[in-house]
Amino acid sequence: MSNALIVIDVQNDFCPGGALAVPEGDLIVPGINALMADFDVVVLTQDWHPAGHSSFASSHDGKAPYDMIDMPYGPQVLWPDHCVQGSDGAAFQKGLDQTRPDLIIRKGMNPAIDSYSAFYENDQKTPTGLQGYLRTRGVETLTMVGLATDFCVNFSAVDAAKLGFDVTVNQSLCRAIDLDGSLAAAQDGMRAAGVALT
Ligand code: VGL
Ligand code: ZN
Repeated sequence: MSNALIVIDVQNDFCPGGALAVPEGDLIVPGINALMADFDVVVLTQDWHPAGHSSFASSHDGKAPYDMIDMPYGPQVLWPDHCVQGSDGAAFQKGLDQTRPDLIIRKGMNPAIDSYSAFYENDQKTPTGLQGYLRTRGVETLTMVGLATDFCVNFSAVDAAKLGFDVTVNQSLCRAIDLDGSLAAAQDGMRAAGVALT
């Protein structure tokens, strides 16, 4: 059995100066690079939206970033345009070690469905394929780090725990957006799902 480090969305748009900047998002990069040596498998996720994605406020008349909207799959926060496929904002933060990782998995490509989790789109049904990759590599234990704690790390960690992986979130190597208490809610949800928070 193997362990894997899952590095969530350490991309320019989630770092200071980016379109959806997470405070201190860049500060976690050296620690993540150092941690890679401790794992059998290292996976990077990359938020990768087509222009005009339905999670962008700019795609909805009269809506502003951080407004909520009802999508067919449930409530959805509307975001500033971010991580558009092929843009500099979608590129990994330049200090991130891109040599060591085994797999880069992209998500959020479906124009109609957002995808916070590395395992399923926000409809909670459409798989990304990461589960199959990890299973076939013999991975049972996951550590998650990256951006943002309360959105993509949270959804990825909860889905992984539901799928039966042994999951730890290393919070010192994560940073949060924290909209209206979303960080505390995410921490409660992860603990309830059986995720270890360190
Ligand atoms: C994320 C909002 C929109 C994240 C991605 O990586 O946490 N948040 N897209
Ligand atoms: Zn996104």
